[in-house]
Amino acid sequence: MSEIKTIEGQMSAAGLKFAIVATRFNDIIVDRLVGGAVDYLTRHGAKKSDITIVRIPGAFELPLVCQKAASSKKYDGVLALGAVIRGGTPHFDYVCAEAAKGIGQVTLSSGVPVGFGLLTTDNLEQAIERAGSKGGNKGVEAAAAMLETIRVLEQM
Ligand code: INI
Repeated sequence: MSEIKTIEGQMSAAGLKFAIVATRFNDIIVDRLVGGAVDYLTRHGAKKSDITIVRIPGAFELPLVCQKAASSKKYDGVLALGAVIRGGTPHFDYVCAEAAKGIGQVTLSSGVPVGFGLLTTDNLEQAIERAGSKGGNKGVEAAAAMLETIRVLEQM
């Protein structure tokens, strides 16, 4: 009987280049996501000089700038980091929907893994929880998912 073949990503970031696209909007939160992602990638072997941080206005701009980074072929992976916090109007829903849909399209059309590190929360407290406190750090999670996906795709 033949063996089952399993493809799994090993979590070494050595030799890879990354673009981290991060919003200025809600930077008190987003800076924590960026810090977590950089810490994760460097602890897994990435050189600081292989990480480029791109600062952009808000989550709505994430798809376009991630697309530019992914299509440039300069990076093995792209990380989209931001935080959309619900206000009193439907603005939140439009920004979240466009950002999520757009980032998904970028990763499919470019073939470059784009980590989805966009917090979408009802309030600031929920965002703080997910930016390095009791809910973990979404920047770290997204960096790990991006890295694992890069390493999986290399084997396919
Ligand atoms: N952008 C965010 O990244 N987070 C938010 O919470 C947010 N809110 O709440 O409005 C937000 N809006 C700005 C938007 O992403 C665009 O930058 C802006 O509309 C200009 O295109």
